[in-house]
Amino acid sequence: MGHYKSNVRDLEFNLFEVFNVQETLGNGPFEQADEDTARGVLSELNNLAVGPLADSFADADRNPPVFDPKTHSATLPESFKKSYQALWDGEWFRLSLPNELGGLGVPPSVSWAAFELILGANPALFMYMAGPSFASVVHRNGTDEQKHWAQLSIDRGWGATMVLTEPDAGSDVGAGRTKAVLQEDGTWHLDGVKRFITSGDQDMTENIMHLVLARPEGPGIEAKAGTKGLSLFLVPKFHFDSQTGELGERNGAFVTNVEHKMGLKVSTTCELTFGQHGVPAKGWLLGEVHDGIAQMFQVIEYARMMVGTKAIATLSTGYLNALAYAKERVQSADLTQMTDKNAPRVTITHHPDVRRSLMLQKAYAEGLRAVYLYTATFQDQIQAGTGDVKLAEKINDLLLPIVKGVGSERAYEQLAQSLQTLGGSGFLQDYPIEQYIRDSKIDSLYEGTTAIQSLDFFFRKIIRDKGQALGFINNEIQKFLDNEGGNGRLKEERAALAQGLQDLQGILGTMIGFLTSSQDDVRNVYKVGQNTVRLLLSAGDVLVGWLLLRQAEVALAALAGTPSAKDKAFYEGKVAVASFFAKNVLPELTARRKIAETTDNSLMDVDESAF
Ligand code: ST9
Ligand code: FAD
Repeated sequence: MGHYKSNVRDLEFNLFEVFNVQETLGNGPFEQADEDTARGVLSELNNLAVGPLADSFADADRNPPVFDPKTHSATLPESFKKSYQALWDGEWFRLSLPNELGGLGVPPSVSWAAFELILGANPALFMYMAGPSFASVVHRNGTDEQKHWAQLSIDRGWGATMVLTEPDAGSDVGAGRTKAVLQEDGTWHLDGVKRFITSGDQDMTENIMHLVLARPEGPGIEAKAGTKGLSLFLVPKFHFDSQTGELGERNGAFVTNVEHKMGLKVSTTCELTFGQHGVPAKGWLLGEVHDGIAQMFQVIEYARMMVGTKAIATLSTGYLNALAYAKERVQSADLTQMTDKNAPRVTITHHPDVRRSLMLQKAYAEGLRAVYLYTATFQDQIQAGTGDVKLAEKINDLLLPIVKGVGSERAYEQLAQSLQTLGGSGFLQDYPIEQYIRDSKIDSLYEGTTAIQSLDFFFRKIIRDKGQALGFINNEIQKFLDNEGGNGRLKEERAALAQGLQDLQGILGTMIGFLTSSQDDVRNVYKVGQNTVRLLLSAGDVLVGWLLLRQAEVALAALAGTPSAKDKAFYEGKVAVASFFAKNVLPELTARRKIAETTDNSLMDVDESAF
């Protein structure tokens, strides 16, 4: 058995029993797909994921890529290349492409469910496969010639990178100094050093297209500070024939270091140096516009969804590995017989504390899965162009920092509990959980740290949006509370959700008060800053609580029929986990509200030397 334990049953439950994605299939851009197609995609990809994709997961961690500074190249382990080839040969990258670029015509909800399987089995494979989806952004924003390059890069299987970060410009992308100087022939020469570039080099694809943010310089170009002064340039590793894609000379973008990391080792993290090795680093401005940050955010939105889904996928397999172990491991007597030294020893699933921990892992794994799939249903609507698309875009924007920020934080926290379930064995490399923890720590850091996600959530997605998207979600939860579904059960749980929602509104209201009062005393904005992560995590908990209860309602209806024994256990698990989360986690929001309401600025008054 490989390391990866997938949960296709839960993916299908979300898609077809909770969110009814089948209703969007067969229409518009998804005309060619039906429920069987979608189930077929999940089943086929699952076979690949638990087998050939998962096969190289541990080996590629123990034998990470080797960097040769003389040739500026990174060589990947053979086992991993084999997995990548299997993924590429299946043409699964087509799941993320629009129809006009050879996409499969399935909605994003189905694609993301399928991607969970790749991301849980071996996440770096998914990242090396970024070329086609990045090409679709080039296609959307590019000139006619660049649209052709996008198609070429898909046909020829090129890799791609997103290049923002510099040593002095991490969260603050606008501090970037790499420049691009306009040449007489209309191309640009890039000059500078970027760091931490994922997939900056590898030996699996013939070429790599770097999407680079840099400051344009040239006659008539106005220099602007911050992110708004950045443009996006296409900088290929090798030059190529504009028509055929045939490779030419090496371009002057060289990898000058590959980092040694805590985890996700097979994913190369590179320093990328432009124009400093005697060869100019030629780039082409994407499109005709001076709008690099907005273009790059089209990539970032996709990547933030990916990072959240990766974290949640890892938590899910972590939980299922812990569960399998707990069902086998015999240790100690049942608590009711603790004083009887001759009492039979039981499996650890009998101990209340192990049950508590397993149920919490299940709640976040399944609840967060529901959150990312719920988010993807708005992407379905955007792609299909049905209903209020503008509102769907705002809701998707609102939910992304939750998928990414809450997904990564809770996954890392709960994976520590998965490891704990195995006792000392969890610490060993005989089991995959220590690697899961190392590999998933990055998810709260890259694509914007949790603090950055929380600022985005409050200032941009709530305040700047004037609460429109948030108002929609609030109404959806309120409708659920008002409609007494669940066969008379779930009353207490509904009350806990209602209280949780009120507490969340209280935290937000308090923060808006601080923001308003900062017009009189600017330091009051610090009180907002002390609470943004609290707000983000609390919003995540309310969403998880609500979606688990929606699932429980569906499960209770199914249980009222005649489900198979296997389905019966599945549905009972849904009711149990929703109830557990409502009673054990949602009440915590009342304390968090109190903390928010009593925020003062004493923290900000502490002298740095006193820390
Ligand atoms: C990184 C990569 O970390 C890690 C992993 C890479 C993996 C690659 C592969 C992944 C994909 C795989 C796909 C493969 C699929 C294949 C299929 C397989 C089968 N939303 O607030 P302002 C824009 S990369 C949208 O003033 P500041 C907007 O245009 C490094 N747009 O910001 C706005 O203008 P306006 C990641 C947004 O104060 C403008 O920015 N690094 C949003 O100037 C300015 O906005 C980071 O993420 C948004 N939420 O700058 C940096 N926000 O207002 C984190 C802003 O007029 N830092 N814009 O609309 C931040 O995000 C900062 O908040 C900041 C602040 C830089 C934006
Ligand atoms: P800093 O920005 O220095 O942050 C340090 C700490 O300060 C963090 O805790 C942060 O939350 C906090 N902080 C910073 N500003 C604020 C604020 N305004 N309010 C509150 N707290 C704040 N970048 C790319 O461009 N392309 C890639 O492909 C890529 N891949 C990566 C792969 C790996 C393995 C790693 C480690 C990084 C990668 N990155 C990539 C860079 C990544 O996006 C940055 O590391 C990240 O955005 C944080 O920047 P930083 O490391 O400079 O941290």
